Amino acid sequence: MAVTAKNLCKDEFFYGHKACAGCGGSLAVRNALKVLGKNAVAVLPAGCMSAVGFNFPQLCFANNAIISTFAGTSSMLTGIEAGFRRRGITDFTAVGFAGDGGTADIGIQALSGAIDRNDNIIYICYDNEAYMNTGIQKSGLTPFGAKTTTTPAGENIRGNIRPKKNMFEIVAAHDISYAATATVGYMTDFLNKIEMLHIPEKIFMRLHLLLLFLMMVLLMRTLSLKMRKTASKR
Ligand SMILES: Cc1ncc(C[n+]2csc(CCOP(=O)(O)OP(=O)(O)O)c2C)c(N)n1
Ligand code: SF4
Ligand SMILES: [Mg+2]
Repeated sequence: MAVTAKNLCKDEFFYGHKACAGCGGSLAVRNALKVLGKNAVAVLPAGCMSAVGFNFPQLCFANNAIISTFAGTSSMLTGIEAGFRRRGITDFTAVGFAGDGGTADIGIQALSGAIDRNDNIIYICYDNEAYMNTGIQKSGLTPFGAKTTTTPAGENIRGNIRPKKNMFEIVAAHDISYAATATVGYMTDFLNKIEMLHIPEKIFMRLHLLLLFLMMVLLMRTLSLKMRKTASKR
């Protein structure tokens, strides 16, 4: 059944956090967890969502959640999934929420490995197009021409001189079973693309968050399949 505002889970799993007003990333985390449910085990590397969600003693997750190393989101997801499986626990979802820097730059190696192993994990990258938590430095997903602290725009330099990495194509090139894009600007579409991650054939999502400014988010899942096929939704 399609997920709508009417049948969306009323429980909150990410609340009381310190995100900026109107933060698209927090909206993505909050609503993704509503779809994935209380048995989701969230992994968050360094970045805005961990910074705003883990403010001891105000931990803002109602489900299990843990901070990983900046580069190690996927590795930790792999370990969590393997650990649960070893203990015979199947009713859970290992889900990562990483930024664009944590995904397209520092976390890309671990991510590539997890996809290569076809691990049964969900990886969500919220792409706000820069290293925001440390003051807006350019990441591999910062768009061409964007002004950041490391790509200043002025008379001599016109902002970022490099194009945005095509993270979707990078993931799809792994022959991953499912890849898609979405945005919290179209919440029903977003919710249902998360819902599809519960279905084994669905594996990778990339989300665009369109708020006051363009924020992108990447989601991904890897899972062993009898038949592997690439089904891309953009
Ligand atoms: C190995 C390592 N290098 C640098 C940092 C500092 N650091 C913390 S958060 C962050 C920015 C993360 O950017 P992104 O992944 O895009 O997430 P966002 O902050 O935009 O949500 C950086 C550079 C760190 N924690 N660990
Ligand atoms: S800087 Fe951006 S991603 Fe970080 S909390 Fe604020 S709105 Fe959210
Ligand atoms: Mg970012």
